[in-house]
Amino acid sequence: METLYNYIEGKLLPPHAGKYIDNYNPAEGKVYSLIPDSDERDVAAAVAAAQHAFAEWSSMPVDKRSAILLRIADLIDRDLDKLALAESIDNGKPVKLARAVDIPRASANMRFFASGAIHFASEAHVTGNEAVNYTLRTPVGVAGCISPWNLPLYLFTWKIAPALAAGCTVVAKPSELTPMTAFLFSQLCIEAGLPKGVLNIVHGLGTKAGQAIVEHPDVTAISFTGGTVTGRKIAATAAPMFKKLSLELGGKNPNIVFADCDFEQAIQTSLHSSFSNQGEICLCGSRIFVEQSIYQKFTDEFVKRTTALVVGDPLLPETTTGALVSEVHMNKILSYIELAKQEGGDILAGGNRVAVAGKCAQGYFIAPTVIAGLDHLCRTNQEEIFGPVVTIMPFETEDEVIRYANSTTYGLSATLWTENLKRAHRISAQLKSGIIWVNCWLFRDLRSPFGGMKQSGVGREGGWEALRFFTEAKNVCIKL
Ligand code: TXE
Repeated sequence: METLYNYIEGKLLPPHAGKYIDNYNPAEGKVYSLIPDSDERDVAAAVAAAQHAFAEWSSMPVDKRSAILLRIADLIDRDLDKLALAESIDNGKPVKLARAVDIPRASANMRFFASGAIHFASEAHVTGNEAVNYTLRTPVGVAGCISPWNLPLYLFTWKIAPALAAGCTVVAKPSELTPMTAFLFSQLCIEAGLPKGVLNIVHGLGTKAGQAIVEHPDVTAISFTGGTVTGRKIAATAAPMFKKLSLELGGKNPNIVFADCDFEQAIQTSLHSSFSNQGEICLCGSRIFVEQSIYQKFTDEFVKRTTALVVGDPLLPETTTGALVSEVHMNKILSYIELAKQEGGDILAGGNRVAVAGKCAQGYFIAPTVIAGLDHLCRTNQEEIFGPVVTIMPFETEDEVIRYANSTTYGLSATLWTENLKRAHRISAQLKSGIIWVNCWLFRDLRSPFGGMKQSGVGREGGWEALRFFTEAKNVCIKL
């Protein structure tokens, strides 16, 4: 049984309380490692280490900081197979997905912000011939980065990379459900020669270690990705302390298909946007709206291909759908499928737990599920399920589908399928979503701002937005 350790002041350390939490392999339904059950003492030690390291790290020439972060990216690339296997075992996702997406994106995050910081500019304004106003941007100090379990190393690095590149020092807490790759990452930081205290990783429960990070008076900014309920709790703690706050929360994203779409592209990509990573991506298109004239044709083909997806051992190459991240999460999703039936839904595909033969017999698997016949305002169509479950329904007009799409409290992303350019611009302008993909999904340019509207989040990550978030600006006005 492997035991993980906190990474504090450059050392791998046990938790002060000497207590550990079981870490499950969700595909086998078994405990396979132990993680520190850290408390406020571990967080206090991590914050002290980060404060101690801040002066040197924040004043280090940016190209030197960048070189160290790029060395970590190189080590991620070197250990691609090892990290992908660890991610798959910890999260339940197919190992081929971790190899193709999660780990390469983690490396890309480190590279993007390490190089972006070198080119990060500020601004100045010459006011007539009377004064020069220039903006000084300095790192905010010790940043708290709290990341979720769905894309563990991908979203962990999405937060810590801009913070470190901007010159902040960091106290980070990965999800207690998927801590393994963050632990392996801490070993890579030691190997890369990251100065001690620059990054500190505290493992443990959100309500204990996570809350302690948010509450600590010397943590000046919080970057969080997770559920809206938790985001609300974090905001309630951080706001009265005037901390900078970036919240990437849940989504209930519309996938709108017009009759003039590229049908094959729309079908194939909709399969990915519905069920990739077992539907455990905040950007998944969980509500499919299809123009009436092609609704039956689209639905029949979509159900046929959904039924052909392979649910099974995430380590096998043929598997397309792995295990849900935990038994609690699997039961939450099964309860939503029952709710959909009570609300009058027709299960067109899936709708059940899957028993996988062999070593995964105790694993947490659900068949990719398609549900029709629901009203757009029912709970199934309003609440984030965060699993391999999508609803599908027809629409007649643009106004109708825009009303459906915008009808939830979320506003993270939307996908739109049409070959009509004017319609693409017209509808995109009316959708209340922070990210809109037209004839594609999850196509990312890291320079573009990323974030949601309404209860999908506060602030924007990605690109200069992320580097700005981790710096504070002061304006200096010099009278000429
Ligand atoms: O994540 P939580 P959960 C959605 C999805 C999911 C729901 C809840 O619908 O079902 O959120 O998921 C830490 N102070 N998303 O409960 O609780 C926690 O330890 C500080 C969407 O598994 O949001 C973990 O590290 N930290 C999301 C992180 O917060 C706290 C991805 C996320 O945990 C804390 C994940 C507290 N009080 C879930 N409580 C997305 N947008 O991608 C928990 N944490």
